[in-house]
Amino acid sequence: MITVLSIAGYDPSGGAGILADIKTFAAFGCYGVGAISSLTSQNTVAVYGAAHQTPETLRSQLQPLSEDFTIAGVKTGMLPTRETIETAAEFVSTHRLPHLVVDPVIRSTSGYDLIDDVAVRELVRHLLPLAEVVTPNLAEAERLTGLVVRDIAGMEEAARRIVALCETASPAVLVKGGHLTDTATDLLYDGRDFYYLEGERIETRNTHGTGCTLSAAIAARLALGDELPEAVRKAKNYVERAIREAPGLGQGAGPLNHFPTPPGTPGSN
Ligand code: PXL
Repeated sequence: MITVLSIAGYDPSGGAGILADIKTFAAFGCYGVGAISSLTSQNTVAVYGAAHQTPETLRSQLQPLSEDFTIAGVKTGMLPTRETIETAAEFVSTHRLPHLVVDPVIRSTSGYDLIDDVAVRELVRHLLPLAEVVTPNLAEAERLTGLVVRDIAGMEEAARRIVALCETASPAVLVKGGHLTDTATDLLYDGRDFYYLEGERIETRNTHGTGCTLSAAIAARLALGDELPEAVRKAKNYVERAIREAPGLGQGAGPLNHFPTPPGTPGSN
């Protein structure tokens, strides 16, 4: 069994952050390990606060993992400060960890800012160049580029701009179009080609942690050996099934079912 690492925030309600990541890794048959960047207090309704880790406490979680496991893929989620971004970037580059997926978490679904402005600049400068793929939603693509992104053409421009922002090396960019009004198409740009990944718009309140889950699923698929477009397609299909089979918990944006019925099972759709 291969090991995949998540460096992300802790959401005690289990819908987002590191708990969602570990469940996702397990759903793909991977062994998940995790280091917490921030302890948030939240439920499905709102985020009430966050206690960020220091570089020392984050590093002290990461160091023993690198000494003991062969890490086959990495996903980063909420990295709220310049220091936590630097620590994660240093860890990934020092240990030459493969298949880094960066989810540039900037704001929670419920509208809580999870990262400050200095950290956004640090993310672009130090972490994105290490990534195989970065997975902004529309709001995150806007914050990273300063563009207004409303349609597919805007997503293409944002993806190009994000690649251009990374001076030392370029990640691929997956701009998630889930909040577009007319379609739910995601756009994957690998620096050369654009891939348009049609999605099914599912009308639901159960969307807590969809971004976390998608990026963790991509990291697992890449670690398992998929090429990027295939990894993204499989991850997207998994998230759609996880949304469709959401357990309907909580009063707000409910969590997904991280162990949905496998495709092709008789009686499933
Ligand atoms: O979905 C973004 C996100 C990521 N990570 C943590 C979160 C959230 C949103 O609430 O709490 C820990």
